[in-house]
Amino acid sequence: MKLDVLITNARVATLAGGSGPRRGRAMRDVGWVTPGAVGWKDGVIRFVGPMADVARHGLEADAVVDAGGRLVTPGLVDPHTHLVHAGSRENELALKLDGVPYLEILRQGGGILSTVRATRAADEPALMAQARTSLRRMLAQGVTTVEAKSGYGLDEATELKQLRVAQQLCSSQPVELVSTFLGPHALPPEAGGDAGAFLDQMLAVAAQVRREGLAEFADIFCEAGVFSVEQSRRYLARCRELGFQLKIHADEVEPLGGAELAAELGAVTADHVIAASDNGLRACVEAGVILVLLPGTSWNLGAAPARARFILDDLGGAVALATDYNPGSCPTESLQLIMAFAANLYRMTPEEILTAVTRNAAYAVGRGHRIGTLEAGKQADVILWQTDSLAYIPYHFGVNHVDQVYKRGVLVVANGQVLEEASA
Ligand code: IZC
Ligand code: ZN
Repeated sequence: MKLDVLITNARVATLAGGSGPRRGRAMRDVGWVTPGAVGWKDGVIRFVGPMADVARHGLEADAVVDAGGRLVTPGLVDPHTHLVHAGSRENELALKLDGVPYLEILRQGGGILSTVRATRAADEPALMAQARTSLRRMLAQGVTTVEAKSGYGLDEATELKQLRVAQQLCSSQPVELVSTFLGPHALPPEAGGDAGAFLDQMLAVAAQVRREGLAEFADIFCEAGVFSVEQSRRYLARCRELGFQLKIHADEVEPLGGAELAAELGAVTADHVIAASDNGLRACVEAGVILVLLPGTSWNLGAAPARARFILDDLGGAVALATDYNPGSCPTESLQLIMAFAANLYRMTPEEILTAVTRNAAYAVGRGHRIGTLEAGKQADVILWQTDSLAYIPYHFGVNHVDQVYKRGVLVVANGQVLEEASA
């Protein structure tokens, strides 16, 4: 069999072996094959192994790419973003610098509610254009799959509009999207403070979302002054009955018990968990909930970092890393910058960080069977980096270290730039 592409002479981090996310110490095992090769045909990986086996199997390919000893990894997965939205919130920067807390800006009608007003007012082409720009930035940095939440509508028409934009983007540019319905992201002013009635309304929207097949996951902002643990429990339990898999914005600011709830409901992920209790984190690990940590948000809000070393060393938990890309608490598309923050704020090692943005992030979006590792039979989402050193990526922060990106086997980024034909 002749392969389409064969990358040779690479330091390959395969992340391969077994199934499920890697936990605790095992996150340091990135499955090095070096010097190694990766080859694929029709978008599916057919060969991963040492160079010695390339000659032995007589492998041939239409295109042979000599990596010259550089790093090859799976495409990166960003498992928590608020991708589709209108506008920006730089007008709140001065408030933040004056020390006004994130939740206080929301209480005053700004924050999330400011983006809700902009997103309600935007039409689909405008939302599409803004999200497309962000996806290009992500792809140039090696991100081949992105989770995208709704939650800037807080009404049926706008929530569906956001999810439809994500669906259309999925088939019109290379980055794969996984949609999450986040109707209960904040209480809109027209709800008149009646969270119960609003959640009922969002459950009706959730049912419509399922009927139209617009989202796989449901999520809620379980936070002081937003939605309580009791409200979140009722909402998410009903969403589970509707067929959604669950995610929770848990204990981002206050230790409400969102992590405990994630474990109780068997959520796929509990996200943020900055303020989560020891017991909440332990319950998540015991229930197999992946902890999605978002260090850019801690950095941007000047908040404490999540307790990654406790989760990894004391609890043996599975960690994934994400940007949280959104116009308020973390306005960046750069997952490579997040990798640097994870090293500094969390003391995670380069190997743990790579596992957290590939294999574990793929499981965090329910795609671990298909992406996140380099193994025969998996989708050919592959990065050829400029460097031969994994540690160099979180070490040299703020710039793009990607050379080539292949999505489903097709070259979509070269020299760190998205190819024009790929973004059409
Ligand atoms: O727009 O502020 N935390 N939701 C919960 C966000 C951050 C996004 C935003
Ligand atoms: Zn978020």
